[in-house]
Amino acid sequence: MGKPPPLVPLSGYIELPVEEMRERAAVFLRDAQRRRTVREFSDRPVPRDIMEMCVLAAGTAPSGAHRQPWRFVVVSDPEIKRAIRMAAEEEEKEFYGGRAPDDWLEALALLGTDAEKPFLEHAPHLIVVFGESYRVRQDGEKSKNYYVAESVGIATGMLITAIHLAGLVSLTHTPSPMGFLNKILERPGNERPFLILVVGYPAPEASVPNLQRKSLEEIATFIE
Ligand code: IYR
Repeated sequence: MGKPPPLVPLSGYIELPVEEMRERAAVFLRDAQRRRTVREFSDRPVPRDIMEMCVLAAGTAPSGAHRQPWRFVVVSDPEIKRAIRMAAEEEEKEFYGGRAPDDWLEALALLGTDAEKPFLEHAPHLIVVFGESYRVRQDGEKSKNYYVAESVGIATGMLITAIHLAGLVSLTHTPSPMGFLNKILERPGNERPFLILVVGYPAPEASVPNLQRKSLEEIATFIE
């Protein structure tokens, strides 16, 4: 047993009156309900400092053993975006052209997606999210990370929310397999691509699938 760690007071917590709590929860819910995944992007630039703040917000996510096993590579360089588009479309052509089983393609039909990924070049920023499967210590020793997918998934959810609340839109894109991202972005072998978050303004004529979200009864069970 190790000795207990030095703890500090919980200083950031702010208790709110229940009415204010309710109002804030309602405001957040309305904001969250407005969010849509967008596949048509404008090429209007987004200032880097806004991306930096969204990434820092994502980095506040809880993580297994506080390892913070994430790396966000924010790409706005047109040549790198082009290289990512080319490599992703190569994989997607295979996916849509036979690799994906029919039931998967049927499940995707409501989204209207295909192997063409112009947004990977049009959008001003691609945030390539990597999960660190293990960390390499200063002395070269490998040290395992814990709950990497959960941790990176939570951080990505916070990133998506930060981007939405900043007034931008995003698309979670998962070309499969994604190993080409390590090569193009020169990331080490302990970092595994998790997804690409495409970020920017929507194209002026952007349209989205007509989707419904599940009701509270469909997604939750309260045991009281
Ligand atoms: N990666 C492909 C296919 C795809 C898969 C799922 I699951 C989606 O929700 C959407 C697309 C593509 O990006 O087109």
